[in-house]
Amino acid sequence: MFLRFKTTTILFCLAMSLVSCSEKDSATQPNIIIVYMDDLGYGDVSYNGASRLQTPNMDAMAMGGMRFNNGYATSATCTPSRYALLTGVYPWREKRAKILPGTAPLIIGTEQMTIPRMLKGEGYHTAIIGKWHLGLGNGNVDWNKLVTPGPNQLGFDYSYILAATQDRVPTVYIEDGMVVGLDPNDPIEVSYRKNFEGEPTGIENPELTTMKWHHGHNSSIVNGIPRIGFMKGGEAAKWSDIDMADHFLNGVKNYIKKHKDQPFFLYYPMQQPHVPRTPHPRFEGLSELGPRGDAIVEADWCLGGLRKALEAEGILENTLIIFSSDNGPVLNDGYFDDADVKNGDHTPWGPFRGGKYSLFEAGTHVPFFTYWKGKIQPGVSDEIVSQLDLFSSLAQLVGSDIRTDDSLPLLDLLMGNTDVGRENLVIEATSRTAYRQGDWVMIPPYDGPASNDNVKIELGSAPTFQLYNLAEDINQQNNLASAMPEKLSEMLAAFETIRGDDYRKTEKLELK
Ligand code: NG6
Ligand code: CA
Repeated sequence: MFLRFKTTTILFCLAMSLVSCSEKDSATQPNIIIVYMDDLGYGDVSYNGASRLQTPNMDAMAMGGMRFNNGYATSATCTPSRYALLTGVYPWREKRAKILPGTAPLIIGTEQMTIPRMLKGEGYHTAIIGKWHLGLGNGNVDWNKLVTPGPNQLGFDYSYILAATQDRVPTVYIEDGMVVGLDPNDPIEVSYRKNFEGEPTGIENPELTTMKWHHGHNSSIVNGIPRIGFMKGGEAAKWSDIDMADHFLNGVKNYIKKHKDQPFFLYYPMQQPHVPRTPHPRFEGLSELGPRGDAIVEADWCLGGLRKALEAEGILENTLIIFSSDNGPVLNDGYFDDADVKNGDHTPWGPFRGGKYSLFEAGTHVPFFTYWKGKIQPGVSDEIVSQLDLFSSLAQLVGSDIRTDDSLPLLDLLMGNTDVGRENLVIEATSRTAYRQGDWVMIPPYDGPASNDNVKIELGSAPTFQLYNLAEDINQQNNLASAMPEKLSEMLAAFETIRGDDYRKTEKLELK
């Protein structure tokens, strides 16, 4: 059985490399855009059944392209998923790939291969406009000078980013390493250790806050919103939260206009629906779910804006769009914003158990589709595909020979030309890993709480092995580990072949 699998794999790889050789001569070099959501759940889109909010633009592109019912982020949190997406390397191979503070150093080596670097090597112009969260600088950033290394040192020709998350300082945009709109007479200081003398905080000055914190998020106050971390100065450079979506979309439109005549790669990581949820007032009340739902409607509108811009420039037919989310959904992630109160019968997690931070399916099993007008025929696939695979698949697309061991070249699957996907996948959540193979999921025993009371999410940790068959038990209710010891050992052995045997030596969970 194992041998047969190996032979097929070898034949498959051989066939793929022949394809990529022939493709190299006639590489079409379409534009490539990755639209990456932040904390959008599998069930948060109306094409996956959401009814208390509508996502018409996501629906139209998902239904007009290839949608993947088994599409995965590599991790149930942001930084590790983004690390894997850009590098094609499993995030648990890099121990710094954990939720990072806004002052963390860059965790991708400046010599490391990345999607933008690979594409740049093939003649692409490359850009990121949106959320970064992979660290900046070498550990002691002066935000008043050029902030480096960052995206521009990893293969991006142009970068316009928010450094970490919308709830973390510094709350400023950074363009090609420089804080945008900074007044040199009002320098920025940032610390995650202690407050600056005389600066108000969420915990001491609740009267200055317009959004209330639930857990964490009680340090510096910006635009009435208490954040994680302390910041002083930079008043003129501070972003406007309600205008953030428009701001990034305008940047995206300008970028497309400017670069429409050459092949470009655009990484467009939106901030929605991560906390703080601050949809522009014109989206208020457009969902039945409060600000979280309204922020998703806003993001959907942004996707529509992107599509319109491509159409207007006449390049929609020459652009591959890949859409997914960095991790699963969470309702209350630290602010009182009614997401839990107004959720009702909405199921952001889709049919799955868990959510953001969880090793259960909802942590990593996310919306995932590819859209290329005229090139990708509408279709749906149950094959397993991970964001990890975008690296090698995009290399295939442009005729590059560069591959990573972890990232599988699944271009044909993404294009809807085959039904061969991944055989297996290691998933990660807050430093713990689990294993999917075919329909089976195996979660090794982990110490630590079974659930997090603040976010009210089951984390997937248990003192004993868990084994689930997703074909019969999509909600992971029926643990077959003791009933099926042979299957369990087979899964464990296969998992350890990829993961090694030190997976239990995880550091303290970063989630409080
Ligand atoms: C957690 C934050 C959460 C969110 C998350 C990162 C607290 C208590 N919680 O530590 O609000 O910011 O980090 O989310 O501070 S992620 O999608 O970028 O991984
Ligand atoms: Ca996220």
